[in-house]
Amino acid sequence: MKKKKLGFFLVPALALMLTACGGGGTTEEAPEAGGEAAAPAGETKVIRAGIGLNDQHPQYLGLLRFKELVEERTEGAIEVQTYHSGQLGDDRTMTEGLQLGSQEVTIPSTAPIANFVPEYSLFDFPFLFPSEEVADTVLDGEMGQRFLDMLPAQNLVGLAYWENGFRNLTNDVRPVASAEDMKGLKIRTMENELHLEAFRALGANPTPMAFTELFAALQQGTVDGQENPYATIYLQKYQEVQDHVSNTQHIYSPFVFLMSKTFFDGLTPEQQEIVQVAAVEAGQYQRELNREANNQYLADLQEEGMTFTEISEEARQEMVDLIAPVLEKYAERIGEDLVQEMYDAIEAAQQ
Ligand code: TK8
Repeated sequence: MKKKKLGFFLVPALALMLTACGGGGTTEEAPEAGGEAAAPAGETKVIRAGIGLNDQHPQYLGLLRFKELVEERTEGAIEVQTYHSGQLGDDRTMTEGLQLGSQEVTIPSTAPIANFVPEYSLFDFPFLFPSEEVADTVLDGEMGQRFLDMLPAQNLVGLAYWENGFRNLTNDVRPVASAEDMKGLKIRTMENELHLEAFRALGANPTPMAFTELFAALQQGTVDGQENPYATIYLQKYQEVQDHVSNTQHIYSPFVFLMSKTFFDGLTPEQQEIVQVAAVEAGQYQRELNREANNQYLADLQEEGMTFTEISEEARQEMVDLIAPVLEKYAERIGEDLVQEMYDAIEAAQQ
């Protein structure tokens, strides 16, 4: 079946509007129509920041915090315009926008970033991070910095890790308690080869799709299921089109706060420091909100009629074993040394 592109009509219109604001994120006038005055001191730099999730999600609330911090600390010299729900495009399109200079900030999951920097697949090794706390230590430490350092070669700057969270499977066919129950289920995955191969190894029938197309695909039955953290499932209202949820917790999904390198390089050193610190501070706030949300919404999903199925330790171990050959293959591709260093960093973080 042909995939429907929901964002298709929206994107060109917005692109036009944005082009009219002046290229490279810099404008001498107020960026939006509506007769507002320009910022007081000369040239205002504009950050067009777009994300995939909607305006209820902690990702957007974190972005609003970033806006507040940056606008306050630069006294209006930098303006942050925020867009949610894929208004500026899907994760891949927005990241390309950063490379081209038609957008300044986006905050994708690590999985789509692997299409730009293949090493990023490592974050999406199933069952890699045992907890949010261990992920924080590794991502905010030396290992996380090493991955951020791979981004400038792609004309991207990574300012901080935010959190999407542990991913869980939902579907519309049957309760899933084990890999056996996934047999033949058409599962939407993010646009990432490792995700596809892992779900194939589990016996499912995965298909990659941009997040912006997902709700319609679930509604129309193009796919049977998908996987995302509870907060995303609930706030994007997948409970309206999905019957079953299981705590597969198969991947801890980080977000990466990305900025266009061209834009970052054009900031004064003080401004660079301000956006860097604001991305980290807003990220701490976002992680807190996100953890509360992920804890709260499983109960709400059940209240709204979804069945919940617990994955037993045995069933989870079986998934680990089924996926192991896929991970071996990717470890070779990414580089055995880097993979080993990641495992070591995770182990050290647990001490
Ligand atoms: C939002 C995406 C989303 C991700 C996905 O832009 O695509 O399933 O989990 O949250 O990054």
